[in-house]
Amino acid sequence: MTELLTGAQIICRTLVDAGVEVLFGYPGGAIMPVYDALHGHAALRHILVRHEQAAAHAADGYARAGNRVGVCVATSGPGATNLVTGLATAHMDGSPVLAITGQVGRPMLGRDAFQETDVVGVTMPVTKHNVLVRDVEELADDLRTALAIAMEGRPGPVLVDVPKDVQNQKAEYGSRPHPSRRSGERNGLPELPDGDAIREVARLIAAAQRPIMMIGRGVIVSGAYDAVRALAERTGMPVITTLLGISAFPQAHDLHLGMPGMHGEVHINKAIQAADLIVGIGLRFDDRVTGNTATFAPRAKIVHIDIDAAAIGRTVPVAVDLVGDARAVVERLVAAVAARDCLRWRAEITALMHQREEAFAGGLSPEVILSALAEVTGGRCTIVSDVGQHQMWVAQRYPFQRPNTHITSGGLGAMGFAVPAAMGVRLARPNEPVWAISGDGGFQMNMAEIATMVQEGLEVKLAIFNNGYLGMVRQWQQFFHGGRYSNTPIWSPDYVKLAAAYGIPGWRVKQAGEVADALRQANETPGPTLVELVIEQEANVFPMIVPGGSLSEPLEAAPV
Ligand SMILES: Cc1ncc(C[n+]2csc(CCOP(=O)(O)OP(=O)(O)O)c2C)c(N)n1
Repeated sequence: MTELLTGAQIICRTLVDAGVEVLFGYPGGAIMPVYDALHGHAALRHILVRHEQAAAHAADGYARAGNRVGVCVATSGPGATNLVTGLATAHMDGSPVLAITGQVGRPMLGRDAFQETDVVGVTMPVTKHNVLVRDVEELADDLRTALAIAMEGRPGPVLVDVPKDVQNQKAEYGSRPHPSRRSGERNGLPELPDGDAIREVARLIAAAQRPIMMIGRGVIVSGAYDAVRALAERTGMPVITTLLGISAFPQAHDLHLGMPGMHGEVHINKAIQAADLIVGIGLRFDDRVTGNTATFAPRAKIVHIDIDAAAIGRTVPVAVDLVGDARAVVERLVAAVAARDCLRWRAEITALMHQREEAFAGGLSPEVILSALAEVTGGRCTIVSDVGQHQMWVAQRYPFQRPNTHITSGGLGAMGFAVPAAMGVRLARPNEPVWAISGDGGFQMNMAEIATMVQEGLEVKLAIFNNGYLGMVRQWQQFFHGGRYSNTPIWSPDYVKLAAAYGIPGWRVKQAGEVADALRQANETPGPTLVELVIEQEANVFPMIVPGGSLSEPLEAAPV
């Protein structure tokens, strides 16, 4: 059966047929036909954000939490360019986001028309695929293709730019079987590596004296938790989780070590430097993980398991690669490896551990805050962190037990991510508490989204680590720029009054003794709530590898 629909109606129908339920966006001239088609739509819920960047981050949060495509919509020109940071974030972290942008009408293209921007050109490097739709007859297929590409292989963002006259044109629409009927299904997975390569890796694991596993977000995306855990338990290999791999392995598990790299614990980085085999699964070996690659893991053969062939050997030399879906590859590996326990090696790593001096001199500490939050939530929440010192404290200290409950902007490190992304997470997980944890800098970048939460009834819990500084940059200024705090002291409004202005409850906490109570009330009070945590101003994140330095040389105190 075919029907005659406008381009705008075709967009809505194609999305519904692909299983899309929620869109985040902001209207404007060039996308008005789509908004007209969305008016009162029975199957598509549109969330009106306060800035298009927030629409992209929210779609990203929705995609990461739901393992399905998140959709954002914007008008041409400034609407579309406001999406760019969100698309770049999704691109770096492999999150499937579809952006639909309005464009000036075809007769106006290339004429510097009002609000005309070559958005396909602008977003080329930050999308997996993008297209300007020049013919309404191709619109549905272009959207289907974009949705499929977003999910296939290493997921990522895609953009479909639709001129206004194409949105108004009519064409026959026929429902077609979509490559994946629901946008949540993964497709286009590469063939598995052959048995020889798997057996070779099994041999390397059997022969190694000091093997470790390093796992990243690919384990979460492919749902490889059980397979990875089985591999760890069968071989006794200790497990290191990258920033984006946090919550891919139970934090409290005996074999779990923690986060590596720039702010990784000393014994973890030392274990990497001593290892003779690294089995990397679903990670990019990016520079925040490796430090100076010339000195990274000098004794180790590296096995790299990843769906993205382009990631193999990009930063570190790889002895054996297994390109494929992490879950499928690791399941095969589990069947091929011999059981062992690595007890001696694990004891060696334990011997490298030492008690670290608490970096806080007596003020309200992240340790207290995060253990109170763990207790209040019973570990039953998703934490979306922003970018900066607080992000590292969350990564180092919150005891994540359940899969995919830690969401953050890792690759791009986009401040302003947490608040809007948490809205998307909440929509994907309406039955569990979602906490957005930000610094006072990043919070102020997208705090206007509280209005979205109120208008749309999105129950996000907001925590602000307020140190009065752009803390992470101030830390670098203290360590590497002679203590000259150039433009890092940052004034904040009264956040409790701000909450009140938006009509939501707010608490300010200055003493350790008040933390648990405020967090409990914020967690239990229905609707969005806000807690400002006034922490020590000049606390630093330790340990730290100097940018470009070696994992073997951690700083455990400020350089003098
Ligand atoms: C959009 C954006 N601009 C600038 C930066 C550089 N940057 C990284 S961390 C940081 C400071 C963050 O300060 P705040 O949000 O207060 O968090 P804190 O480090 O104090 O926890 C800055 C400016 C960034 N990552 N993203």
